[in-house]
Amino acid sequence: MKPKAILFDLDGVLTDTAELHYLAWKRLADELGLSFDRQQNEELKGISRTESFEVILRNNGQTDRYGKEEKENMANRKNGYYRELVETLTEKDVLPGIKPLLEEARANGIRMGVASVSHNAVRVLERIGLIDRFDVIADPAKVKRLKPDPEIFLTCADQLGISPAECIGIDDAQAGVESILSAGMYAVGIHVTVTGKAPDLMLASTADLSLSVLMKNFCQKKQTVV
Ligand code: B16
Repeated sequence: MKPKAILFDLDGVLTDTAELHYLAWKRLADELGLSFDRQQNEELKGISRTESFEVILRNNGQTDRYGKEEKENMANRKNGYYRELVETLTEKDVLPGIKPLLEEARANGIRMGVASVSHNAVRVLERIGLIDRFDVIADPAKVKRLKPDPEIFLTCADQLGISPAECIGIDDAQAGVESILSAGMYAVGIHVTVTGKAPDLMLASTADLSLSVLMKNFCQKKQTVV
């Protein structure tokens, strides 16, 4: 069996928006007198905006400081800060190795999708000039259960009409890797801090991605000749 689709996480795989999320959360945390640093930011990768704010409050021992509506307002405020930063992105912010991989995959008839839980994914893809490169961009608003649940990756595969076993998923977060594995797909981790199930293939950086590396490792697992 050979792979027919590659499904990409956005933040940390196509571009490094993790730093922008960090700066936006840091601005909010400073305003609210909450402690927040880059290490804590690692915990927020791949999880939703509201869940992220819960984690920050929990890490500060202030779980009960705000009611539901106030928490939503704070998360929205952070999103405003984040969207300001997204406008500074340009084509130069596409991570290394991504454009050649997208071109090679396209030339080989492999379908491509974006499986991000970010509600800002479309704007980010527009800013970095990749909006037209994908056959499908999953809409997180239509997904009931976010990563590590497999739903977002399964939705992408379903929209492409390709079976999960023929898909490769790429993510930089533990939640994303578990989402891919539970979907029954081949999981590639990019510099993941593994705290649970490990990906099938771990790469140090997106610069190590290439179609031949993905094909070789996928086919080895499926015991198919490339
Ligand atoms: P937004 P991914 C995730 O994107 C980020 O890793 C995570 O830090 C963020 O909280 C989440 O998107 C929601 O993003 O606030 O823009 O809707 O990793 O699934 O591409």
